[in-house]
Amino acid sequence: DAAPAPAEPAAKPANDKLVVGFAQIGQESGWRDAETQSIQFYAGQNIDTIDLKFADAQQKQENQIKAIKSFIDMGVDVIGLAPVVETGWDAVFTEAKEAGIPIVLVDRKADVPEDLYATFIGSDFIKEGNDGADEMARLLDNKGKIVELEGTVGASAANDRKKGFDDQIAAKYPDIEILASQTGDFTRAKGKEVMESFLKTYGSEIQGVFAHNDDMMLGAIEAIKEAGLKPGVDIKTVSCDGVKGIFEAMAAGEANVTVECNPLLGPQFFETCAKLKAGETVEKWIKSEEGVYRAETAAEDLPNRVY
Ligand code: GZL
Repeated sequence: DAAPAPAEPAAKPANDKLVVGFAQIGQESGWRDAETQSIQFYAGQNIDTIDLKFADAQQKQENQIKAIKSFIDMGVDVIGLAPVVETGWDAVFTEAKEAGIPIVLVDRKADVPEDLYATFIGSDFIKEGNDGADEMARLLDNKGKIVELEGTVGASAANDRKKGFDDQIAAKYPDIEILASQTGDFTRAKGKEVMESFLKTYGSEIQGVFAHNDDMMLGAIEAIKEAGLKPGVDIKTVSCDGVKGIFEAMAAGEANVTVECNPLLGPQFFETCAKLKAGETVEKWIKSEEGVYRAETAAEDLPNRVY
C-alpha cells in the first residue's frame, strides 16, 4: 500500500502578532521611498511580532481606499495610511471604525471628524512653510521676486506648506512678490517642467524659488542651469524634506536651504499600532521633530544624513 499521507501539520496556534495594513501613496519622491523603507525595515526586523500587509496605491486615492477595504476584510489590528489628498475619506474610515479597526494617519492629514482616526504622526507643515518664508527673506534681504512650486494638488503637505509660506510672506515681507505658483506634483520631472515654464515667462526677473519638496527643487535646479543661470546664486532656493540630494546640491553651491521633514516614521508608527492594539489611547498628533539646514553646513551635515 502507498505510505500513509503525512499528517497535516498542526494548525499554527492563533498567535497574537500585531497585524497591520499600510496603504502607501506610491513612489513619487525620495522622501516617500525613505518612509516606505523605514516602515518595511522595522516590520522586517520584528517579523516574529509584526505582520505587515503593504499596499502601494500608485498615487491614486481609489487604490488607497481599495486597500483599506481589503485590510478591513482581513480583520487587521490597525490600518495606517498617508492620505494622498485631504478629502474623500469619511466613508471608508467609518467602515473601519464600525469594524473596530483604528486608523493611523502618517505624514499627511485627512479632513475628517476626529473620531474617525486615532492619531496623526507627522510634521507641522504650516511651520515648515513659515520657516521657508523666513529663510527666503533672509536670502533675499527681505526684497525680491520669487516663484513657488506646489506639491500634489489637495495634499495636506502642499496645502499647509503653501498656507504657511504665503501667509508669512504677506504678513512679514511686503517687498517680496510671488510672481507665480503652480503644482509640480512633488516630482522631480514635473518640478523641472514647471520651472522651465516660469523661466520662459519671467527669466532673470526670478530671484528665488520655494518648492514644497526637494525633489521638485532638484528638477528646478536642472532647469535653471539649462537656462544659463546659477541656482543658489542668481536664483535662491528654499525647499522642504532634507533628502540627501539637496544636501549634495547645497554642498555644490547650487542650493541654499532645506526645511527638514522626517520620513523615518516606521518605529513611531509600529509603536503606536502596538499601543492601540493594547487598547491604550494615544495623543491625537505625534509631531515629528525637525530642523532647518543651510548650505553653510551642508558638507559637514551630508555624512550624517540617512535618507
Ligand atoms: C511630507 C510628505 C511629502 C514630502 C514629499 O510629510 O507627505 O510627500 O514632502 C512627498 O516629498 O511626496
